Amino acid sequence: MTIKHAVAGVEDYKGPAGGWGALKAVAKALSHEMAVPRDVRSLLSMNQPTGFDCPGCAWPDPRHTSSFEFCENGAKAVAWEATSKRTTPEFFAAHTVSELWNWSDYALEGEGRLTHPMAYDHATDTYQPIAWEEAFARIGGALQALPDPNMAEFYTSGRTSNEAAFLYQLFVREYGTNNFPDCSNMCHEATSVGLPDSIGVGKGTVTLEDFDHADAIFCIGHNPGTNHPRMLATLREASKRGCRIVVFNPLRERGLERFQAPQNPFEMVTLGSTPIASSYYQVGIGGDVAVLKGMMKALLEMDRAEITAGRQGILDREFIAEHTRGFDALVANIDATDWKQIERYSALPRADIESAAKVYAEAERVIICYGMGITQHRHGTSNVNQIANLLMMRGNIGKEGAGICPLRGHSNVQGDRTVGITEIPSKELLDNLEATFPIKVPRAKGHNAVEAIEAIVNGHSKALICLGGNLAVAMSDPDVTFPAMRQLDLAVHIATKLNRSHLLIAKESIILPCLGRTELDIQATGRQSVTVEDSMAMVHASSGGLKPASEHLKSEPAIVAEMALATIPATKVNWRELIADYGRIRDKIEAVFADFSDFNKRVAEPGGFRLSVPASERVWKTKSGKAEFLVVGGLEEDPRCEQPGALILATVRSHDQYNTTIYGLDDRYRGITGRRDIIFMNAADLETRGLQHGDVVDIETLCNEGEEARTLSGLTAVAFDIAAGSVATYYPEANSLIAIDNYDRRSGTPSYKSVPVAVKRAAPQI
Ligand SMILES: Nc1nc2c(c(=O)[nH]1)N[C@H]1C(S)=C(S)[C@@H](COP(=O)(O)OP(=O)(O)OC[C@H]3O[C@@H](n4cnc5c(=O)[nH]c(N)nc54)[C@H](O)[C@@H]3O)O[C@H]1N2
Ligand SMILES: Nc1nc2c(c(=O)[nH]1)N[C@H]1C(S)=C(S)[C@@H](COP(=O)(O)OP(=O)(O)OC[C@H]3O[C@@H](n4cnc5c(=O)[nH]c(N)nc54)[C@H](O)[C@@H]3O)O[C@H]1N2
Ligand SMILES: [Mo]
Repeated sequence: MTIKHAVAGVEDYKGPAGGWGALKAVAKALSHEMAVPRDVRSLLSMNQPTGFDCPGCAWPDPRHTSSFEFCENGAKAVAWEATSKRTTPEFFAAHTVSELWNWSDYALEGEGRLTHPMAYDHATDTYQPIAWEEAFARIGGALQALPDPNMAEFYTSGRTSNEAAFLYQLFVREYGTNNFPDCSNMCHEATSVGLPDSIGVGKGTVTLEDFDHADAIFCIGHNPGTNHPRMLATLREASKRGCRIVVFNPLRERGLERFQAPQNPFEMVTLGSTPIASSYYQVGIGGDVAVLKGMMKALLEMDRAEITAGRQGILDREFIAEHTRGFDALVANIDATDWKQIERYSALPRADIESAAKVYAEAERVIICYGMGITQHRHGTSNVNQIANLLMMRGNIGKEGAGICPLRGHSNVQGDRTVGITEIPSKELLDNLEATFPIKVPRAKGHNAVEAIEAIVNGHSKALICLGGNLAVAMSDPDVTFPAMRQLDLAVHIATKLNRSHLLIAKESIILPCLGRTELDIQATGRQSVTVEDSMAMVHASSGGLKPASEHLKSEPAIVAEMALATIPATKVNWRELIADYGRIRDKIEAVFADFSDFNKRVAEPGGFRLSVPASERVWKTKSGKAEFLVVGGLEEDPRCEQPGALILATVRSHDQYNTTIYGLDDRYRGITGRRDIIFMNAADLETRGLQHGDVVDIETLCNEGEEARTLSGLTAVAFDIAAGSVATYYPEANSLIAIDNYDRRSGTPSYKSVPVAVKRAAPQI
């Protein structure tokens, strides 16, 4: 047994998720960021029918919400945006880019909101203020100068509204390329690619109301206590009414175990809390294909036993016959899969998988939720197909209380896709664009995020425009990505805060500061609102009320329109008219996408409206017109590393971060305070390496196909309740361990959750 002794900043967390700790953290974030108490009131209009959409996550709000809906991490996201701190021209004048490069990501964004458009000056190594017109002229000039529009990359991060994203794809396609790398390529692309093959639509099939009717909810590879905190209220309600909640996660995540609802006075005063998971299985990292196949195998065995005993089987044979194809091939594949191998790859005993299958079989209605623990693997897309297979075996798609629920990341990442941000546009989309606007659009496939970086690396692409985000830091392999970005002719960042991507200086580097969700957006016809789509295909309006952080900010739609005017002098689109009234942009969205009929009218309803998800109605938009059981070969999500001592590393988010934005250095529910230089390890794995809780270690990559080992040094090993053989550390610090070509071949999603590594006592510092 490893004895746990005191390690600075590391302590067991025994409380529930939520509760007073959450309220304390909110108070701290607000007092730190907001000088004006009046701004705190902005929180009260978050996720209300007439307020703004929370920029924190894509979990939906209860329909016709009238109660106060907010959460700790939503409050942090708002405080971070509505901060009273400013990154001014004086700040840039006082700090060279070389100096800022040595600042932490936390410190860079911590300076507060950007206030002026800035352009990099090579002579002084500083960003200098630039007039908006001049900035647009330079961007337009540089884009026009490229011999081929396909030499430019247009990145989108998922906070961008439907209106801004729609105009952006229109601009870029009129300019002449489908190069749309976007944050979804690093996130739920496995869903966008895998689900259409299975059920004919790349979106989840459930609504929030379905959670009130489910008999069992499976949570696979996501951490809602931190990343979708409002989901805990839904899980709490489900748990209270006796719904079974089954978790598969290598780490014991506090939010999936116990929750104290900050909105429930009784739980708060009595320090009571509600258990969440009824069973918690610590699957090994990369073991989900094995678990899912194991559950299907157990179901088939149960079904055969029932039939042999003369009873009805447990499969939904009617659904399978009427709605699906490929079941026999799936059965043959599962029958040929051996329990020993399933146990080996999942790191779980057969009995555990059988118990989970029993819960699944006993439930009339089942929802399976999943996140990055499923998608960010070499075979992430196959993982998604397996989840669909399992649900389809008992008809758990397209009925009340049942379905598939991918937990989207950014608050509008799903909407951006819906309105045309995609490197593989359908013929229908392109035809409709040409029918709606007098323009010709390119037909060739464009670049996803990994392909965009590769094109920049090999010198093919020379310009990068980023509508939000922090692409260089979010992407794997900074050793490749950073130098490549420095070879660009043009880098443009439309942003709210300064980040490291902005410091990777190109020949011409420009930062354009934009309004955030919380702020008033006034255009020629008056106050504007935008729209967003949540994880459950609900579209609703978002309208900020705060005074903008600076009088020099422009809205994202306005910036896109001005870039278009400067880049395409003979443009056939009336950009100024569209910008004057965002309702006109929505009319155009409606003209291009049939699903948005009566857009302006329907989005004015409190709570908005739901886009059609045909699979929810058991309409299958696959080639065959049926839902497809898809056979997934083998049990490996990721190539195995058989080297002795190999562990598998996943990179995860702490409780105090939003992707590359680090709000603070605590990870409260995992017991970490004031630091991020941590690797979570199983006590037995520490012991076999002669290591102790608190030892400083180095991580070295293994089995990386002919390449030299990559090393990340000086992490403190923490004995944690994590599956043996699995280790975890924080994103983005560990991105240097992930090779750029280590990604899912079907979806292009980097394998952020599966790096074979060795962990060794740190080499002595010389
Ligand atoms: N506060 C806050 N909210 C956020 C974000 C944020 O950074 N901060 N990010 C937003 C974005 S863009 C996204 S995509 C979502 C991300 O939300 P999540 O999907 O919850 O993201 P991760 O933190 O990456 O955590 C994934 C979970 O998967 C588990 N895991 C790792 N490997 C495996 C595996 O092989 N199998 C299984 N079954 N589990 C595994 C980890 O232990 C962890 O609990 O959250 C969104 N919301
Ligand atoms: N190792 C590892 N890497 C990962 C992941 C992982 O789990 N592990 N997760 C991946 C995932 S799921 C994702 S989604 C990506 C995230 O990748 P990105 O979406 O590119 O990154 P963010 O950190 O969300 O972007 C933060 C920046 O967005 C800007 N910003 C914030 N709000 C706004 C706004 O309203 N408008 C504009 N224009 N800009 C704004 C700010 O300048 C801020 O610095 O990272 C991926 N990378
Ligand atoms: Mo994400």
